[in-house]
Amino acid sequence: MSVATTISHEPLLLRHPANPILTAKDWPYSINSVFNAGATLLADGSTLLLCRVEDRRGLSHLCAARSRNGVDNWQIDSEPTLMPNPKEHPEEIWGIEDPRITFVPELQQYVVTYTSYSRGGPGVSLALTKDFRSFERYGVIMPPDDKDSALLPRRIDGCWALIHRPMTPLGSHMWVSYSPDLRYWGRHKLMLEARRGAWWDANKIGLSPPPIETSRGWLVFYHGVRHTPSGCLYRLGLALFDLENPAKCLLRGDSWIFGPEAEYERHGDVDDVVFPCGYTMDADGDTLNVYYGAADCSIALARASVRSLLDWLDANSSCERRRARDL
Ligand code: BMA
Repeated sequence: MSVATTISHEPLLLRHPANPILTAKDWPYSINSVFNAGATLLADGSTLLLCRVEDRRGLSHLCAARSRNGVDNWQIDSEPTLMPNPKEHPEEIWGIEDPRITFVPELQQYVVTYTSYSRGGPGVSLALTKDFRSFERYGVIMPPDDKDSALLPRRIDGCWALIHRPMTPLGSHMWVSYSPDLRYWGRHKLMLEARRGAWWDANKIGLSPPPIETSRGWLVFYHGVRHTPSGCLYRLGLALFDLENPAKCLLRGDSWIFGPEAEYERHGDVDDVVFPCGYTMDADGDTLNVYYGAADCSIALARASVRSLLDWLDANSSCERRRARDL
């Protein structure tokens, strides 16, 4: 193995030794599995995970788990926190999945975007909450097929910005859309394209946790889905976008930085999946706690340093414009 290869394989995300940190066995009621959790810090400094819980019919709802250290002693709501409500929201008939949480200082509320599984396919829904006990639902904001969405925490040029992933026969790419009021969305722009051919992130990509604001731009973890004869492989990549124009990609890593390796990531209800939907930032302003679903069965934690991620991007990416020639 060459020195360059060894260096580029140095792990950027370090798995927590207590992984997986939450499984179905921890749940206070009977469920099939728990995975793909949104994450945020609460005002008292504790960590809240809004977990996707799949029941034994195969339908998902959301359930909150709170912990002082973000690792153990989780206080899990004794019943579902946010259930699908198909009576008032028919788009939630087959469940709600994969929440991403953004705290919005201007609204003094958390905005949760999640997949609502309708008869017409998966779409993006939005709800507001102050406490993760009561929620104000705005309903579907992006019709099917669309998922993997998160709101940016502040307006850009006076408008809210939402990243999401519509599916088309030509591939599943990341888009950014704008709204004056979180209800009506427009000015849609292609943000990041799936590559083509043999690349690890060919044909289908999607936002993972909400973007991380850094002085150099929005740092984005995204997942790439590789179709193989034995199933799909979900892995994570990195890209950096302009702070005032998130449709402008500044850097994009060439290789993936995190993929299924541990037993709990390789084998589960869906093998070979790592799927983060949330992170929290430590008080040092550099250490990220990334919460990810493992094999659609459990929740695991990996830690990373923002500085190291940016250094890695500088060393391992091509300018997006140059990269576009390889697509
Ligand atoms: C994606 C999403 C995720 C899931 C992943 C692997 O399309 O639906 O919720 O974890 O597939 O099954």
